[in-house]
Amino acid sequence: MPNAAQPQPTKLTDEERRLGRLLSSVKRVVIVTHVGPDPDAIGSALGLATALRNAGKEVFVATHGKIRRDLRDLPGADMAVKDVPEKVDAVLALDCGDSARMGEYQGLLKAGVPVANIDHHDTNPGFGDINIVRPRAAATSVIIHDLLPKLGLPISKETAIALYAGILGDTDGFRNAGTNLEALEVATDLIRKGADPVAGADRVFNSVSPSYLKLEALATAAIETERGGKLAWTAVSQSMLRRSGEKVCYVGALSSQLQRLNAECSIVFFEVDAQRTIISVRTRGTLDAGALCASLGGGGHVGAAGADIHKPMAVACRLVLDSARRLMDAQGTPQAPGRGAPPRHLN
Ligand SMILES: [Mn+2]
Repeated sequence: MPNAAQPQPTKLTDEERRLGRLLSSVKRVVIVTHVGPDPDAIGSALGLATALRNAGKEVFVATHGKIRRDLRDLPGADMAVKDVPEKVDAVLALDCGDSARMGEYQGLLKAGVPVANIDHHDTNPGFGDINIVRPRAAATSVIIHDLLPKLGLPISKETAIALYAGILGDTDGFRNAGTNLEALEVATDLIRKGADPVAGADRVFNSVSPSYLKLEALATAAIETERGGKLAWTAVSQSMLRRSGEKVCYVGALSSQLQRLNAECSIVFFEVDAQRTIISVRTRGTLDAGALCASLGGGGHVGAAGADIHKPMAVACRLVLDSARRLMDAQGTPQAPGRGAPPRHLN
């Protein structure tokens, strides 16, 4: 009788087998990250890129321009390109929830070469010729960690460092709803293979600029709350941006700061110009940030969403806060203590 406790040889899915065949047959591949690449986009791409380079492949990582400062020293970053070469044998889209997220590289879908779509967003429509989409994975970097041994590609120290950054980013340092046992087990394995957890945390969380921190201070000083703290928001003006010295406002990063209030709904408004405001909304429980933003012409997920509103900030604030209040009224009191909605992947 077989012993159930014995480890079983890893079984490959059909898609994994097809990816393995594709990668063994190609010489020159391009890995595409999503627009505005975050640690998981860059980490998963460079993790796979370093492993493929070690296997003798010529690899280009399409990153929509310069990799952001804190991730620029990751192993494999030298493979980053803005323009992809004309002739490649395969396209690997990583962490792109849909083909539009490939941004300027969407044309590659029509280049007549096989496209593999590797991702963890539950809304991914499966736009590739090969689709490896695992919504329960905390990060695309987790999926790459699982795939590499199946493809016969060893996880080197440099690969481990890149993948670790991706997991750290998407789980917000093992704190958000995406965090699960698999993410922690994969992180442990990556540390065993050479990723330094302290250096990783410094890279992903402790490398902001003084001007960013000043902007965050101005934004948090302007926080307003109502309903006993269940609704919280802040509005970041152009004058705050100027005073801080920052050039751009990462509303998502400020939104993560507001989440520390544990509000049911938190909103960051940013005045792009006199006629345009962008918002970043985070919610807890079953309150649907995606629905709120969809009603304002934006979109997103249950727990995190955004919208680009072509109205002055004061008008946008009234409009959005009224919608949020209505949504919270319709929701009533959420059933304590559960969090209702299943974990959704926001990045
Ligand atoms: Mn991701």
